[in-house]
Amino acid sequence: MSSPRFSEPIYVTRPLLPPLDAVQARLAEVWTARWLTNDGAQTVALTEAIAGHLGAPHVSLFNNGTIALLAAVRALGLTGEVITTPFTFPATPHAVSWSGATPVFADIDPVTMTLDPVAVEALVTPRTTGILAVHVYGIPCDVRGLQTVADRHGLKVIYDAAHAFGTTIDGVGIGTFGDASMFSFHATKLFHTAEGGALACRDPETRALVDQLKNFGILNQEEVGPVGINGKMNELQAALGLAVLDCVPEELRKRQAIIARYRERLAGVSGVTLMPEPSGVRSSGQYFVIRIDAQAFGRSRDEVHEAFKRENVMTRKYFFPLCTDYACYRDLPSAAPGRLPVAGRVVQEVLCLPLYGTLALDDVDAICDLLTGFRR
Ligand code: T4K
Repeated sequence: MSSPRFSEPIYVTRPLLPPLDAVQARLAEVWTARWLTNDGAQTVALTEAIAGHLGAPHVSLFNNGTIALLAAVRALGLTGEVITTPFTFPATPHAVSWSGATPVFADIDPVTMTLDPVAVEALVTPRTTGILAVHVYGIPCDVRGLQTVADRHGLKVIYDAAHAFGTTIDGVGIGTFGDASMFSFHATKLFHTAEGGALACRDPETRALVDQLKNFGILNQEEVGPVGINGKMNELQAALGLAVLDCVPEELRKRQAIIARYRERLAGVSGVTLMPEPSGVRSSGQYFVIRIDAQAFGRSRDEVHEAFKRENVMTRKYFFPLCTDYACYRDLPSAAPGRLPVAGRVVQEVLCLPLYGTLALDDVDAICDLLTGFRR
């Protein structure tokens, strides 16, 4: 057997690591203040910085994105049925289920791979209270189409913007659409706090409620209001985040160069469709996804995934399988495969290629050479 093309694994992503001394300087501030969590100076500073970066004024920081989603579902009073996408990470439908509501799965758009507003509207019943849509890979949903459906039926809209940090539509921050948007700050995200997340809320009232909910529902030292949870970001996370945020513009530039190289090298390869670039959209640079048409390419996505693995390139099939294939959801009426033909096709085709700032352009070329070499 020949040796793999790469001697060390090339992962789908690597965390952005700021200079250690920049992190240490922030940590020294935490030590001096002797304040480790519960709205310390680092968290306050990061909240302001994130709000500015996202162009979304009403931001609340969390210990992770999943708890932030749960808080959004609770704050917006979603009960009964919530229409969502099957093509996402488990956290999305789980946030609905953990809240006691039922996820109802609607099909996705064949190009953007995000919820199709027409499919959503067809599933609205008197029990529906909201829509939980995902800007998958940072590609924006049809925000106007979904809002129109929501307005027609009096529904709330939550966006899972886990992948969409910094995405804008015609210059407008993605976190300003809908009633609330969740951003994940997990280590695998372009901007991260190791674990962490944020909610960008439509108005200050929702943000105030969210702030209570993530702090056990505490109103003051003697009163508890709503049934809350512990979703607070701590000072170590926030200190790391402030150091990471300083490096985000440079990281994004490097990722854009890598994306441009992938696009240049893979354009026109028969059987390979590149991630869409909707007009007016600034990308988050979170993932670079391709779709493989097994017939035209001569090999299936799964075969390509395995072939890459043999060369030490660890591509990922985000988001395979569909959430509707999970044991906890497959018996729901909306999970029947025949009702989700587009998602069923897309999930067999997608493959995320490595994308992170320290990935060398020569390695991107090598990955493209491997891919084109896999064609039959
Ligand atoms: N909604 C959506 C649409 C999401 O994608 C996510 C999370 C959420 C909601 C929930 O947000 P959080 O509650 O997580 O804030 C990873 C992440 O754990 C997860 O946050 C993320 N989506 C998902 C897409 O990716 P895995 O299981 O694929 O991670 P893992 O450990 O396999 O890491 C992927 C690769 O990254 C590794 O092969 C190597 C590299 N890596 C990873 C870590 C953790 C590193 O080089 N260093 C590291 O420290 O889920």
